[in-house]
Amino acid sequence: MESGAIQPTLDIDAVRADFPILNRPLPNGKRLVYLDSGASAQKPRQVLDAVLGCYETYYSNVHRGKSTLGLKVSESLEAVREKVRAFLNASSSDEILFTSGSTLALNVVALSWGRANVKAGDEIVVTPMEHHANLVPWQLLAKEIGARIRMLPMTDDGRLDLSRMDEAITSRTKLVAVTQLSNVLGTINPIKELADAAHAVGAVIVVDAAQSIPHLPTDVQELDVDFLVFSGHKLYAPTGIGVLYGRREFLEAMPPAFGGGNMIERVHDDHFTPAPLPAKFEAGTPPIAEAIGLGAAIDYVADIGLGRIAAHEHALTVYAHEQLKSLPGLVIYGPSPARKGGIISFTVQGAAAEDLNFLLDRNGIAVRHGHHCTMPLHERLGVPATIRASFGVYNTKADVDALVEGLLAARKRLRLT
Ligand code: 7TS
Repeated sequence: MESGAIQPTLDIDAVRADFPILNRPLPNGKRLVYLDSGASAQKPRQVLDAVLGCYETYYSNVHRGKSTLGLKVSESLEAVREKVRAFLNASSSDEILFTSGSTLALNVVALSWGRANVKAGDEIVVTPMEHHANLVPWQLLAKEIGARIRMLPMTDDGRLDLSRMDEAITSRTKLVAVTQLSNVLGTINPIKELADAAHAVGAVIVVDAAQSIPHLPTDVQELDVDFLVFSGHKLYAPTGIGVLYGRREFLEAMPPAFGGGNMIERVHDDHFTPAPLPAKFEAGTPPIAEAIGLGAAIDYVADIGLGRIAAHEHALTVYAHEQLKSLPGLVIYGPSPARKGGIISFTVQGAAAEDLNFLLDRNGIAVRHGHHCTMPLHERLGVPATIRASFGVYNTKADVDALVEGLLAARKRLRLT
């Protein structure tokens, strides 16, 4: 991403007007300064209307029978699948599976592809910056199978050390599981290079796009990835809906991860034949209205333009780095703004992250503190907890200024000199 001024073409007032929650005071009367989109993004009116519109005008269950509503809602759900296909540039909508989120999607790959393909002695390569959702499912699989987890080396400023990639990715590697954008460091990882390295040793690559999807255009064919997951709720869509992209040849060969309605073609007393893709991996009633909301969210970001959103957030990240660096005792973790997305994790010497979070929250400033589900990373950083500010399309320089003022006020309150 290029550094530079916020593009005038992003009409920030119009964007902010789309998000009802940003335009009402908090219960304590303060203005909400929402700097926690990395945990979950707020929802624009367009998404809320789409969800409500589904429930109010055409809601029914999907893929069951031929009622007027059933057909309409099934068509609408399949239209969202096609929208996701286009958003990721997948070659077929059969490669787009609806799940409840990134976590479930990663577990599906581990349970289904992993159990069928990983053998005792094989290695699963991850990075030290993975969210637990892209680490624990592989640990469960490794334990069950007798496989081994290996970590890619990382530089001191929180980037993968590509010069040492072949220390970890070897002929024993079966799978490389990597995040596209770290939820703590903001690091943007070189997915294409990692995909090439994985494929060169006959391994597959699974990409956790939970953090990158709202910020970076994602083309699964250009990146040449085998699996990619994301959660709707970080992309301004409702909770409970997520996506697993899988290369068709893998999905065709994999057994279903879960059994139940919709995922079968025929069921007999003691066996079944699975349904064709994508139903094979969608047991049970899917999150229907949530998926409709995801479709509206994709339209929303596409209308603004992901490139424009990325440029806006990048300018904010540069500005926030400049402002925060001037605060005494403040340490920012991760690479320079030129190499990262809109996530800034930091500590303040002499102040517990929890206390800072509490004091900021009292002033209406929503950030997150803790290990952010990345305990191995925090062990490497040598701190038990960080404070994280993460940006969305609706954030402004005024939000950054409020964070800085909030931190200065917290310093005073904590009597830090
Ligand atoms: N992967 C990454 C990189 C994430 O940041 C998260 C959630 C997940 C996977 C899991 O997503 P879920 O929707 O299935 O829960 N990250 C965060 C976070 O950083 N703060 O709260 C949730």
